[in-house]
Amino acid sequence: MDPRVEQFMAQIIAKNANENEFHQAVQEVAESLIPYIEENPKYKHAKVLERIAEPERVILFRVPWLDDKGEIQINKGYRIEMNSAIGPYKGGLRFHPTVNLSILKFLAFEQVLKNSLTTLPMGGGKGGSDFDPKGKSDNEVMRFCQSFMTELCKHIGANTDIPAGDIGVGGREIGYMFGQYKRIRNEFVGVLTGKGIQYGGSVIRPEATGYGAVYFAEEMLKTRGDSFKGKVVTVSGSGNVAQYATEKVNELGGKVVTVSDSAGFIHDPNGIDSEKLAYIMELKNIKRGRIKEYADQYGCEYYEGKRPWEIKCDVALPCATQNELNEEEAKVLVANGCFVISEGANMPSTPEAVEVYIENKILYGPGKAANAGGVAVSGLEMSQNSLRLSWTREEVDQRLHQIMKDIHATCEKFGKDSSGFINYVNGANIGGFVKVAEAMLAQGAV
Ligand code: NDP
Ligand code: 2IT
Repeated sequence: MDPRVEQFMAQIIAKNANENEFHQAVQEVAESLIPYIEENPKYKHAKVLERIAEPERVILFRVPWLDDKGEIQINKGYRIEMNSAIGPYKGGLRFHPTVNLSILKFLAFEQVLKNSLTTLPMGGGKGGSDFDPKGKSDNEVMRFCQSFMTELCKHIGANTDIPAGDIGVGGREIGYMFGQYKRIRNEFVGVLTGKGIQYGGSVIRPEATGYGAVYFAEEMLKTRGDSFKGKVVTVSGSGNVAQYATEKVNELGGKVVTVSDSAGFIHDPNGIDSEKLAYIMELKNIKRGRIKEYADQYGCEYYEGKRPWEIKCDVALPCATQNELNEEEAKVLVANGCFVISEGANMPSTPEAVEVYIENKILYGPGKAANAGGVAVSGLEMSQNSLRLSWTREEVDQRLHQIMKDIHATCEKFGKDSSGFINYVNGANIGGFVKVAEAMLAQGAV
């Protein structure tokens, strides 16, 4: 490791003990940025990297709620307000039993650079709870969301901090939280994004992350004169991001042969067409069932406790969670001919897996670039709320598509090496950093 990175990371680790995911996210960025900062000493003197690795504010609170048996349950609630240099804090809420400070800080840290890459004026934040929505009734989810927002509403606002969805938080949860915010604060404002269409949401927001990750992959393919036509694609996850990534791959002429959940994956060599995708959407969004049921329905293989990376493909789209693709799996992917990886999820590849991609010079779009379409359309939802207007599907989709092309161009600008290879990791990290750093320099020691 570069000794300058090692020295920087020693401080980060000492100040943030036991926060392994946060260390991982910061180290990846430091590896790209430290050489760049050495060439641009104004950022070094102003300690911009040290500052962006420290949240502006961390809010931690108790979330008590009554389950259906009348018993009190207690969860932790969090909001990390990471950086407001270029706009109000913006980023999703995750409800999952694994949620802790380390995971939310890694997500908030990545969000700062991701939001900068979108070209829209949004700072970075992230929040959530260790609440597990699985197996809970709608009423339990509602009571939890109301209790969570009863505290969170003291800290957020349409010009201060604007949460949205992430794992375990979709339209249902956003609706319950929006209702509670409005009731307590007595204001109808765009304080959350991912809202329903009837009350200020934007068309294409549910689709945006998955569509965006596929648009980004399409841009990467274009650099080699290629397209999605006829490509075999493996997808992990079967939630919001995975569903709409699958839809867009189909539209562009590719074939998705896997999806997964935390229990296992299904392999459908015939491809998940629009009818089968509608089945998955009903299964996951309404019945809240398990992906194994797909295999029973369509008579294909289900692999219990496994991840889909052993299946031969041209393009892989990890769309489930962090560290879901390791070194060994990366080697299998590459050996099987996979040459495009576009991350719908945040930090799904381990650092060792990323090394395999870079060594083999495959087209690798890291999450903070490839999945920025979701927060980008959140930014467009904020604009529409401010204007009290709503744009059409074509208008929003066209803006999303353009933003993904612009992010690709930024990655190319900051990540192309002398051999012509685009290192999208460096490109995204440096490209996202510059705008935030310039804003911080202009605003003094804040
Ligand atoms: P959902 O809750 O809709 O779906 C999550 C999917 O991932 C489910 O299939 C879930 O399976 C699976 N999953 C979750 N945790 C694990 C785990 N520990 N191991 C294996 N599988 C797991 O979430 P999203 O689709 O919204 O989010 C997916 C990823 O995309 C996350 O990394 C998120 O941060 C990222 N992302 C989301 C954006 C958005 O707009 N929603 C924007 C940008 C990034 P199961 O049902 O069994 O838990
Ligand atoms: O990780 C992410 O970018 C999100 N979960 C979306 C955040 C947002 O504010 O739309």
